Amino acid sequence: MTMNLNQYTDISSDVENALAAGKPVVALESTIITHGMPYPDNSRMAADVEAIITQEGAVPATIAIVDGRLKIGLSIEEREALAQVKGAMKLSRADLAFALSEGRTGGTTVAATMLAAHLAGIKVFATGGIGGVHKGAETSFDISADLEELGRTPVIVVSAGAKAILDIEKTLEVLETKGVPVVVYGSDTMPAFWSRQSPLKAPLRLDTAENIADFQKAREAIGVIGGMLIANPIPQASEIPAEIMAGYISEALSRATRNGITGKAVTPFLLSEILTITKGESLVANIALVENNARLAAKIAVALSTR
Ligand code: PSU
Ligand code: MN
Repeated sequence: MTMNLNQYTDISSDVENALAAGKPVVALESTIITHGMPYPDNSRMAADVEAIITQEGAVPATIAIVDGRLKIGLSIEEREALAQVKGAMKLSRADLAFALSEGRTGGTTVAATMLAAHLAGIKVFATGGIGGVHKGAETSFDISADLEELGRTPVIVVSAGAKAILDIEKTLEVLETKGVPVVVYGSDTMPAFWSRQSPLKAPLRLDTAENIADFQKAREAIGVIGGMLIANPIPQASEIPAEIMAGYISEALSRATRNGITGKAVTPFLLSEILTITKGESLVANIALVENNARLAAKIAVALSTR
């Protein structure tokens, strides 16, 4: 069966067969590969999350743009090449189609991956942390397109919350305004990416993948459009406590200001500065939380496919 996609899109046969058979599929983003982590950690992480999703009984679909082709499900070779490519674009809703028309290569952000997943009929997506409202957004106006996408595209995004480099409180406010449910998995507290705790209460809480699938079915039944954010706290053994992270984050933020970093460069710059400041500890935590999210996303996809 051929998917009703378009002249720019290649869907891998594994993903196509799974979708046609109603089997669970989990989308994965690729900005985390091209801009979020250095090589070779990015490559190992990308392979590990796919393996975890497979173990849980779902089919992984890493999404990216390679030489102007929108790939839904990268081959191992394509994924490995992307992990090493120099000068990849960081693609969101605004420039995804530009990369297609210009034959470019790029990693897809949460926003662009949601859009592509929906195009292919994939309902669940795992990432590390979504973009959100940056600290100081009242003057910079820097609010990630990820929030807008969550408001309009019906994909469940499993993350470890919003990255703690952001203003999590304002991020939750914007999500609420856009009608995006934020469900914390198994906790009453909103997690903060590298840390299990933030000062904020969980907007909603659910404790099982089946409950999340039931919630999604109810949203669909009453015609609520748009995405849902699952905030999955990082495993205890891998977390960096919030008090410790706070110092690292403020140091990284002041380096960003000093270096005049703006726009799309902000998130990759902060992540890489924090990696340097923590001597790699933040990266170990980042990989652990992405893997944890991949596992939960697969469970949700399985639960959705059997309901
Ligand atoms: N999560 C990570 N590392 C990342 C990102 C998320 O653990 O690099 C990426 C995602 O692709 C997300 C993007 O969509 O950062 C947000 O960028 P911005 O703040 O510029 O919208
Ligand atoms: Mn931004």
